[in-house]
Amino acid sequence: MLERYLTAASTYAHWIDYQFLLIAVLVGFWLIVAEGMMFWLIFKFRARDGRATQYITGEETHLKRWITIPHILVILCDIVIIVPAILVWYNIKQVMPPADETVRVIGQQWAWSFQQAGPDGVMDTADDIRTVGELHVKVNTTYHFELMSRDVVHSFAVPSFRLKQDALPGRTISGWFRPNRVGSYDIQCTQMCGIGHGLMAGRIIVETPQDHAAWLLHNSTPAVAGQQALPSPSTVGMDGLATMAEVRR
Ligand SMILES: [Cu+2]
Repeated sequence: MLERYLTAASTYAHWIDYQFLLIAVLVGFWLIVAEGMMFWLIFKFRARDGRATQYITGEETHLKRWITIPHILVILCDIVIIVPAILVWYNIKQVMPPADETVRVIGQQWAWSFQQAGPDGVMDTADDIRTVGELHVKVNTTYHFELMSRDVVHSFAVPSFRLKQDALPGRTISGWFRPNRVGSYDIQCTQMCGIGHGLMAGRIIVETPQDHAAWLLHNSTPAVAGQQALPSPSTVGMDGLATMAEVRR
């Protein structure tokens, strides 16, 4: 249902959407019942000439039922919400499916930078690709991410994946996603991280295997050096990133 308003581009996006819908329907139902009852009572017992005000303590059993029965029903609704919520949390945050690829995601004031293996498929080798503000991934591929921060607390968020994870300085936090729809999607920082927080946006580009292989080949360090070509604006090293941050300050 939410997909009509926000694209769902990862395998677990619909689990989150279902959870939101369940909460909205149950809470919405009780909101309408409670507000309807309140306004009906206000109207029914409004001030009228010649009618004395009743003093009701609510201690009688037939009056207490107005509290206890809805109370039990609301607790049952809580259980209906909590059980799938625990399952969704467990399947997204506690369990990591085997990785096809791994990417490193680094937050700093005020940009996201990424590191991923080049055509050799091995991280931390000479052909690694480092990008700023732009992450290229392959569709229908399970990615593990290693999330870190260079300075303050940031939060790596890809709304179309329904993915959000805080990045803490001094820690490497692991997570996963599996994009299942080709396209270009927003990356945001969703943790207030300083005056440039609102500018800390990026893009995640989900490509077909052919397009991704071509991109890897074109942007891996030896290929770029071999062609004597300048890196694209989004493809700079860590030194470049630090320089950019300096300039922004
Ligand atoms: Cu931020």
